[in-house]
Amino acid sequence: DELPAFAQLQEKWQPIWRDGGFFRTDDPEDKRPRKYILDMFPYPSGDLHMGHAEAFAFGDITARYWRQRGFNVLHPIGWDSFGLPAENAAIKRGSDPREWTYSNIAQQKASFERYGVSFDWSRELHTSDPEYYRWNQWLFLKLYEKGLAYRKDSWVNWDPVDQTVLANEQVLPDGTSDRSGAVVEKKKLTQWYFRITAYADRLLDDLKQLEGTWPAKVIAMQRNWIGRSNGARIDFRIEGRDEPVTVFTTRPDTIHGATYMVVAPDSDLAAELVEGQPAEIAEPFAAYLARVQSTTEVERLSTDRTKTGVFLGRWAINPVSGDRLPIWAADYVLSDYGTGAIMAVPAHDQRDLDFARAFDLPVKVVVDTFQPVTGVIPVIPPDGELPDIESVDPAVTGVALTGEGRLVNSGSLNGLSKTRAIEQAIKELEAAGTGRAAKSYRLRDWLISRQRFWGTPIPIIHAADGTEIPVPEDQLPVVLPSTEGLDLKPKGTSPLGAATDWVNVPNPIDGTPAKRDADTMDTFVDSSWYFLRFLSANDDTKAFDPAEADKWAPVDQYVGGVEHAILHLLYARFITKVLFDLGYVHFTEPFSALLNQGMVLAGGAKMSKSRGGVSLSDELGRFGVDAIRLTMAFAGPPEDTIDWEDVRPGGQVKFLNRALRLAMDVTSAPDVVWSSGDESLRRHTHRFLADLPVLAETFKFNVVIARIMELVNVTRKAIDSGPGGADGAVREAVETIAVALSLFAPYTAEEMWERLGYPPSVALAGFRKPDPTLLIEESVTAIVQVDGKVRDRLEVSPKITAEDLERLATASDLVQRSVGSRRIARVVVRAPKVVSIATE
Ligand code: ANZ
Repeated sequence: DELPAFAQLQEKWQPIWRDGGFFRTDDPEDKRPRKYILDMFPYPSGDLHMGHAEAFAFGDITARYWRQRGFNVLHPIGWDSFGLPAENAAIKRGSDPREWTYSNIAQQKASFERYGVSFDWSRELHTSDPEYYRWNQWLFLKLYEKGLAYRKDSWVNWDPVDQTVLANEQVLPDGTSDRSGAVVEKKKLTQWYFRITAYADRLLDDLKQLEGTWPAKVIAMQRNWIGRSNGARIDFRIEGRDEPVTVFTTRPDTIHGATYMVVAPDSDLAAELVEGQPAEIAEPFAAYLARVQSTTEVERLSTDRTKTGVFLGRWAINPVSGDRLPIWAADYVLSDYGTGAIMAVPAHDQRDLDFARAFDLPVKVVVDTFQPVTGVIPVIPPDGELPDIESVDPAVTGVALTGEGRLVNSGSLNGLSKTRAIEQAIKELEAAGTGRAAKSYRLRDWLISRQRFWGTPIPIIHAADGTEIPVPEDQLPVVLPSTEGLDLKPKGTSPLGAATDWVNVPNPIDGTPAKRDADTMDTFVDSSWYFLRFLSANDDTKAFDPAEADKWAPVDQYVGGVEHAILHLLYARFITKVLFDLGYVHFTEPFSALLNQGMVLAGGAKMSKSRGGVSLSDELGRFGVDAIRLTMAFAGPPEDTIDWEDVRPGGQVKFLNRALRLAMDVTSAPDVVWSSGDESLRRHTHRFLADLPVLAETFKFNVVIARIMELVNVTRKAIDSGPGGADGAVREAVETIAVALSLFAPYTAEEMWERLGYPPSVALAGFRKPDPTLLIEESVTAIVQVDGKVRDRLEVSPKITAEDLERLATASDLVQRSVGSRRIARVVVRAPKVVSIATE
């Protein structure tokens, strides 16, 4: 009997799977427990690449695993299909963004089918369909009703190339746009925002729910992004002004050391303080403001930049010491953090010190950081002598004293530790009514309007008098017009504004002439709730059915790239909390567990369109889908980076043929009595079944594969030189191999299943329960050494082959960790007892 080629298998099974509906999850009578396994949906930027192949392999393995465990698994797919690349491609070719988008979707869809991903295609969605985006508009209206969507005039990040605003999250640390690469500018515009800051505390505090099931790194990144600081707001009286100015500080303990005040030059407050000042003040200020406006936020916050600023000719009174403080405008103070104004304490803050030294302002030490504080190690200089605080005067050394210490020169605070002094200062300020404990956040409201065509129209109508009128819900969707006659080229205002027939509408209340809002929504709005739309993808009466959400959500396992660690996940978490508050869902976190797959590199370099790399379709053509999927999963733990140079898909092709050959050599009928078969083989099979859940549920897919390989070898021996192909235990082992292999190599597994005499699909066969009486095996402990040190102990069969033992040893987590990035020079195996690995 000839072995079929992988291309033949792919052609044979694809249509059968497509028509079989094996992965649909729409039976309301289904009583199995549920799992919701979701991959981050793709952007249709071209055909699938190696990165997709990896991420979607892990998602699919997980979905297939739970199905084999007897769960009703929802594993849907859709496309995040609005956004700039489609629009830019359309501009370049003079076509409609729809053409580019939907032809790319068709191509990716065909590739997913070929790749054997077990999606429930009946729930496919595209965010650029009116059937989808009408619910973005519905969501917008819900937020608007709650005061969580609002418009304001403000300084925004402006991408001068794409001619559109950017969210803070889209500005890279070097101040350039993550889309076009251009240096981001600041521009004052009226824009729509979602009030995510109202949820800052919950977004931060609920991260606790995710500890252990989300990567620690992602949790840390979310925490930093929200950036909560605890401190105080303190009111400073201003000479010649009725209202005080409030500053935010994390160090109210240092209030006696405040020697001047700074306001952000681009704040309304600065403009007001300068008003009426003589020309020698007003003119330098105006010139300075103009300069500041072309400086990025990152530059402004940089500590090693020469400090700049101008005196505003105004004075503030320190509410505690009564000192008279000059008020300056300087760009190191940002207008949209805290209150946009600070008390400057140069002795204890480096940026203030740099500024004070540049402009000759006084420096007053109020915390002696060389005095021991109980429980805290003071900064002791190398010679071991505590210096006299006078000798380390920051004004002279240029180094601010930022550490722990005891308060000096601070009236009632003298002698207290920093921590105690902060509490005491707040208490006194509260008593005097001039200050209060306060928190400040790095997180800003989410700017959602974009001046581009290919997005969801904002469902607001502007009346002639400027009133905002929400489009009535029964008039949704507000559908994008045709691009016929529209110039999509970026020009700073939305192209929709020029679609006269579309933009001019009667006021829904009184029929007078009015205009639609011409901006479109940030596409992160689309992806902030799509996991709920999958639950009711074909319902045209509501965004999603809360009853379905109760059944399926939150997502049990979310799989995707770490590049979404902040933006997408934060927005989805925020919208989930809003929907919780509105009563639509009964959970507060959308994704119970998160897996970030590593990258696929080509020879150590990141693959990209411009630099090339390995093409997925070439690899699939050479080795077939099953071998590529298996290679991805066998390369190491999913979080690790895979270097395509280091893997051998050819070896997997051979392994798959060995597995398939087993099914061809089974000569017993499906109704053979297994328990009568060879007991030693049965022990192998059942040990595998018993170990599988822990391995698969901790994503040790590489170990699972190593174990399948081992079982294949043992079974081969049983056929060739043991009880033979007619034995019940051989059938049992081969069936187990087929079901386990279906997670990784669905085509080969399906073919095996057919040859074993069953109808499709092996994906629904289910794992057999391990028989406990077969588990009390005489196993031996194999020791794995790396460079002479014992790194792991493995329970293995006394009959394990050297090859299998080596594979298990090198797949062990502990061993991989101790080998690290070094190369393995030599492996000596003495089965079943010792594996000894030497590195270079
Ligand atoms: C006095 C002081 C004394 C400060 C001292 C620090 C050390 P985080 O941790 O980032 O919240 N600040 C407040 N608002 C600011 C703004 N809009 N732009 C730039 N800086 C601002 O830092 C809070 C500290 O950063 C605040 O505490 C304030 O300086 C400054 F020994 O006040 B501090």
